[in-house]
This record gives sequence, C-alpha cells and structure tokens, in this order.
Amino acid sequence: MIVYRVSDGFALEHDGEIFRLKESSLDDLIRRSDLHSYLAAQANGSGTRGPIDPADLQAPVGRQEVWAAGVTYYRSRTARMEESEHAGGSGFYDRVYSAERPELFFKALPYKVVPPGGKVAIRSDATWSVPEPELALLISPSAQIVGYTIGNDMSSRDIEGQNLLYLPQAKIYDGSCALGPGILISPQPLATTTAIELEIKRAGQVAFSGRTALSEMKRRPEELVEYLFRDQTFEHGCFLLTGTGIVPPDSFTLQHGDAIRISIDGIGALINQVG
Ligand code: DO4
Ligand code: MG
Repeated sequence: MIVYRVSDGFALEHDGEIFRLKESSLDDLIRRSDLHSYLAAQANGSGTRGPIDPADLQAPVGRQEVWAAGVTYYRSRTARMEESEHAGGSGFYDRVYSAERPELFFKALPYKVVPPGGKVAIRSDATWSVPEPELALLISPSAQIVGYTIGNDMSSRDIEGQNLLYLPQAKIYDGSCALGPGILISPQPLATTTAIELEIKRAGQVAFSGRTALSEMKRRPEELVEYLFRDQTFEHGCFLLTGTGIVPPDSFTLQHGDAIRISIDGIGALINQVG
C-alpha cells in the first residue's frame, strides 16, 4: 500500500485503486499502533478509480526531520576517497565504511523538502554537483521502520572534497532534499533484490543513467535506525536516507534544467528538475 500526500489530504493506493484517508497529517498516521490493519480496512472502503494527478502530489512529510546515512555502499566509499584524496580525507571514508558506527548526518527540516515535480537546486558556489538516489526509511517515534520512500540527497562534491568539515555546506542548502512520490507502507522489509535506478536527462537526452540494488548496501536499515535513535528522540518520527550506491563519473556535473528521475521497485519514481 502506498500513501500519497495530495493537496487536500492523503490518498492510499492499493491494488490499482485510490482511496481517500481522513487523516490530515502524516504525524497522526505513523503514530497508529494498528497502522497496517487500519490501512487495510481503509482499502476495503469505497475507493475511487483512476490515477493521482502528478501535479497534485505534495512531499509526503509532516513534521519529520530528514536525516541521512553516508558511505553505506562501496561505490560511495570509492568516489569519496577519490574526491578528497588531495585534501588528505580519503582515509576517513575508508575507515567509516568498515567502522561499527555509521556516518549519520542531518539533511533537512520538513518544510524544506522538495515535492515530486518540484525544483531541486545546485549551490551557486559549487562547481561539481550530483543527485544521490537513496532509499528513504520512514521511522515512527518508537523507532520502528513503518514505510519506505525515495530520497534525493543533492550534494556538492567539490565542496565536500575540499575539506570533510565542509560536509554540512555540501549537503544542506535550499532545494537539496527531495522526497516522494509516496510512502510504501509495509510490515515486510524490502527484498534485497530491490533495484534503485537513476536517470538524468539534459535537453531530452539521457546524460547519465545508473542502477544498484539494496543487496549492495553494507549496513542493515535497522542498524542505521538503532544508531540514529541513540540518545535522541523524534517526537514525530523521522526520515532516514540510507546512502547512495550510484555515483556518476567524475566528469559529470548537474546543470540547470536537468531532469532527475529516481525509481525504486515497488515505490515508484521521484522526478525533479534542477532549478
Ligand atoms: O560522507 C559523505 C556523504 C556520503 C553520502 O551522502 C552517501 O554515501 O550517500
Ligand atoms: Mg547521500
């Protein structure tokens, strides 16, 4: 079942049918201890057929902070080691990849999250920018993974490569985080064969495409959640992006107008344009 936030509330997609939910906030929804049976009961009510208008989609966020994990895929480790080599930073990425404690960082306040179809941004003082296509977990206040969506962790590689202490500037700025299109609510973990795909189009032509699978992720989602909730409470739950396994070649940088499409099996596609 996928829950979408639309302009007049929430919609549930189940078996190709759309059902309207009475909840007015995601915060209320994820607090429900009977979430799965509640949604199943809603899906037995009167549904309205037909697709949701993509222009009606809002970011599926209430009051949840967005956090992110890093260097959870070998591809990310290698790319980061290369970009920070001249600054003497590569050893840190190598070490964090195999350390017990994962890299976790704050990414976005909920009101700053870019919705599906909205414009993501590249920093005006960056010269090397990429999208990072990531599985995003929706985590309840009691640290349960209740759902899955797609996240784009927009990043400035030249800035993070200059000095590791610049990471917050490379990662957190207006238009740096997109989420959507909806949240797959499932009591089952996603299969490790689940594919994550990225396609970037420039002037209608594919400028880059790549693919990975959850089996390539070094850490388990539960392990990341356990660290995130250590000595920290999230009254409204939170989102956690789980890291990228797709990095375009070093010669690639995003340009204004590029269209970014990230898809994950079972969830759908998050499409944004670079503003
Ligand atoms: O350590 C820098 C950021 C890593 C990251 O965002 C990722 O691996 O996805
Ligand atoms: Mg990332």
